[in-house]
Amino acid sequence: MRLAHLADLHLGFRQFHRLTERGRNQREVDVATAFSRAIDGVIAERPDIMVVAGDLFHAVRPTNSAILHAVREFGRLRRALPAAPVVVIAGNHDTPRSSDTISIFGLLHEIGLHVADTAPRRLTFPELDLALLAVPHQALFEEPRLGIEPSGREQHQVLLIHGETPELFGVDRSMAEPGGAMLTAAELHGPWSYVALGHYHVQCEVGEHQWYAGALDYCSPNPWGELRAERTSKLVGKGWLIFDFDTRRATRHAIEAPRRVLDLPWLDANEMTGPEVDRLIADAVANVSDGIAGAVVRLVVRNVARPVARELDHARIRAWKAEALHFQLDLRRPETPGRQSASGAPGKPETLPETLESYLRERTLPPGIDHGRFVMRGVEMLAAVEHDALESGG
Ligand SMILES: [Mn+2]
Repeated sequence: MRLAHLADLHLGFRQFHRLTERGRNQREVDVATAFSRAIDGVIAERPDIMVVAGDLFHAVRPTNSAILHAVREFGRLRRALPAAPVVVIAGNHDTPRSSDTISIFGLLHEIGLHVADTAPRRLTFPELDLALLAVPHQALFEEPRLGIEPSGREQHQVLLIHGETPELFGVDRSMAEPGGAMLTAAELHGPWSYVALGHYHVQCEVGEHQWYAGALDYCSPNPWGELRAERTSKLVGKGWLIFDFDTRRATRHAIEAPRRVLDLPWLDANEMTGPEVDRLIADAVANVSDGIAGAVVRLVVRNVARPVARELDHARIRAWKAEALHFQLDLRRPETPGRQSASGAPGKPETLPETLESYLRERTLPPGIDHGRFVMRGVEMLAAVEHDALESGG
């Protein structure tokens, strides 16, 4: 008995302004391609069941192209593996925040998928001797919290859930996805045969038989952090998982990346003149194997004083920007003491949630207020505002 586990597909994700020849956002097409490749892989592996652990869509109101692609690919899967049930839960990205917004997941139900978009569902598949508790994002915010534990006589007990596991991130929360529910150790440590997690975009095992499948492309607010985390755990690229209930092992299935996303080695321009920095950057770009054409690239250069930055060969930098899909030349000013971020790490915070988080961390609070919870609440509220803006089409 084998289960395919995918998560965080983020269909409809758009980024940068580059369009395909047919006028579609290139990154949206990349994300769609990644999903098609994963479905190819699932069909080839012929699992007995497939689950998607939330954030199927990037937004509550996905683009028509995203909806069409999802319906086509799930249809292709269902025709190839008609006996394999497909179970999908909503994550924080595809959960409406107001009750008058009806979830698009109803459409997936119509095409024969098992869907949990608001309330938890306990599904049983007698032919597989398997029971599955599907817990969508919204169900984790009901008071009192629902009991998350196995039940029934089925031999295989699966938990399908979207959120952040305890201690996934240490003190440094720069990799944390904002807006997710916090899961407890007790919920995860029930005697589950397998816990299929979504929310964190880097594939990893967080406990025995508890896995994040990870996203299929770099579509979180912090792709550079994803790359760093993948390097640390020696992961190459993105993929999905197969869990085998007989051997009790999860196997990674990498997909061929639709697009190269590269964080070039950081450079240090300390004491250099403009032409020297130009040469340093040109060498770094020339050293990229297969070149930067079509890639999403970041190059961080530290200790570039303002006058040196002005002197750089900007025509050449524009040419690189045109060649790559996205070339982010991140010139950082020399550090001035006392302006370091709260974590003590050098460099400026990269995203708005990070900026907010370091600001909130440094606030003095009245006694009795839990600083960690205060910071997390602020970051969650920011995520909620951004989420609402997306939902209203803003
Ligand atoms: Mn996600």
